[in-house]
Amino acid sequence: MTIKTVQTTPFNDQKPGTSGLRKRVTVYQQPNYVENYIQAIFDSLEGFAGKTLVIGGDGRFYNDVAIQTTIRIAAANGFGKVLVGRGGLLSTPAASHVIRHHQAFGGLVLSASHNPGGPDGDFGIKYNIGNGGPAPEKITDAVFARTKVIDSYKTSDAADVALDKIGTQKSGDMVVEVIDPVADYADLMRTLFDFEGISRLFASGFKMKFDAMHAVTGPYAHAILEGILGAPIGTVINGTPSPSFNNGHPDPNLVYCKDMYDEAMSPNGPDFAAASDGDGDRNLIIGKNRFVTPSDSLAILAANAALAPGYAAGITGIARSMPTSAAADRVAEKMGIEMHETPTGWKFFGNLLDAGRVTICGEESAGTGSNHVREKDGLWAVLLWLNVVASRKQSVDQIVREHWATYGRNYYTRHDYEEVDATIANQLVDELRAKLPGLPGQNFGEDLQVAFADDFTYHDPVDGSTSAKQGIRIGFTDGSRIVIRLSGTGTVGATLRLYLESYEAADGRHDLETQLALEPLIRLADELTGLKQRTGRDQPTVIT
Ligand code: VG1
Ligand code: CO
Repeated sequence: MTIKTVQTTPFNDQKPGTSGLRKRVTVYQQPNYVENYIQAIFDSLEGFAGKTLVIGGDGRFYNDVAIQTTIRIAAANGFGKVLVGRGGLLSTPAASHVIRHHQAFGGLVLSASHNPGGPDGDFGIKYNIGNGGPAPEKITDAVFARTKVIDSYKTSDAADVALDKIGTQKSGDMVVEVIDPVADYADLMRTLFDFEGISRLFASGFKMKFDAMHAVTGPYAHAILEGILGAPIGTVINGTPSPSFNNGHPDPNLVYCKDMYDEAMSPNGPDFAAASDGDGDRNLIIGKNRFVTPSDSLAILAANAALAPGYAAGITGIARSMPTSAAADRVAEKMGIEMHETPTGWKFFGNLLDAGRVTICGEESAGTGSNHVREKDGLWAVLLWLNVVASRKQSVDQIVREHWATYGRNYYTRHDYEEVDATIANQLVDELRAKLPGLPGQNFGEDLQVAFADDFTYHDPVDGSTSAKQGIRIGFTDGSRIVIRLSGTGTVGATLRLYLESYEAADGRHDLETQLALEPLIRLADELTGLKQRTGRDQPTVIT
């Protein structure tokens, strides 16, 4: 192998967002775009000579090209070994596990998650550190700084590796081992859950649908649900990964999983329906006649985790991202365990998990996970739900209702305004921020009095770092809340996310329609921000 140093010039747009660098495929296809970014990552790390790097992606268009490029750059930079999933596939949680299990130096997760794929879709690259989790801001900031001045990268003239051949090959002096993407992960799941109990549930006729959305979770779901747990063939639908997600949008929400939702609401529908996203870290949970909001799901899983063997000793604490509802807080309070509110993005959970201060984490955006890996994990959430259903011998609906009757209900919705003009979106947020100091104490309507209003700043209790400007929170004395922030994963214009929440006590009304229950807050949010008038939109692009 000949190592060569190639001259390059910087790109000015390689700033990692909430979860890695996400761009249109056409942006990534520019000469040297991948090379610059990968080299900038390696330039920001120390001490990896001879060590192992994990590489895997969600199989979207450009995955294979980017992986071959990355392997050559890794070899030229002195990594000793690359572990890569067969076909270039590894779900994000599986990649996290492989990094931890094989004590790798770190890993590259190639995905744009729930964003559409294909030649006109999105691509993404994220670096994960040795704990298996997304690199903290200290590293992503260093990578961005490096991308702005990079003037060369190292690569080699080695041939492509055969990604479809399990076993060991070489790229120059570096060993490349192609691994089964599912095996290690399935072994891990077996240690956490009561597989026998779940198998008995399926054997008793419990009907489930799992929509893999033509994305990476297909092989995992086929192997675990149908293979190991004995769910009937056909339980998993859309289970073959496709580079364009079959021209779909692999976002497991009520818009893109509408058919499955309708089925679960029908008399002959399945007892349990679930889905995951492009890279397998998100989950959608629907019981017969009951959609479970992700914020509730986090609270319910935390409250019931001890029913699964992996968590039988109890959980040490819960963490949720700031916009996630406070349902989990009530569980933590009752259990007398730690509760943490972090900025949006899984990278902020890593320290708390490493320090053993929390066991379960979650985000309102359909992400739940635990200390078993350092990413959110779609199939894990599905298996924990199945474990809970199997041991409580109750329907999802019964479990949810009992939860509300114990802790009260946090009505919750998120309104997304996608592809808004970035200048307008930034102005809206800036002006709202300027208004915040005057809000506390103010009354709106009969019931709403502002208790606090701020732009969320997070102080990491483990490493002492501070992350400012993480989203605007307006909290009311009755536990209601309005949150607004700009997305850090979109690739076109700006996406404004408006999060609304109100609390209804344990003996309160738990059967209101969510949008109606939150109507006063929705109206007030518009009044305070001028959102509709400024954006010219009379309704959100997506409501979840
Ligand atoms: C969104 C979600 C956030 C999640 C992130 C990555 O970020 O809101 O909760 O962690 O996507 O998820 P943003 O900045 O667009 O709001 V995934 O499934 O893309 O890895
Ligand atoms: Co994802």
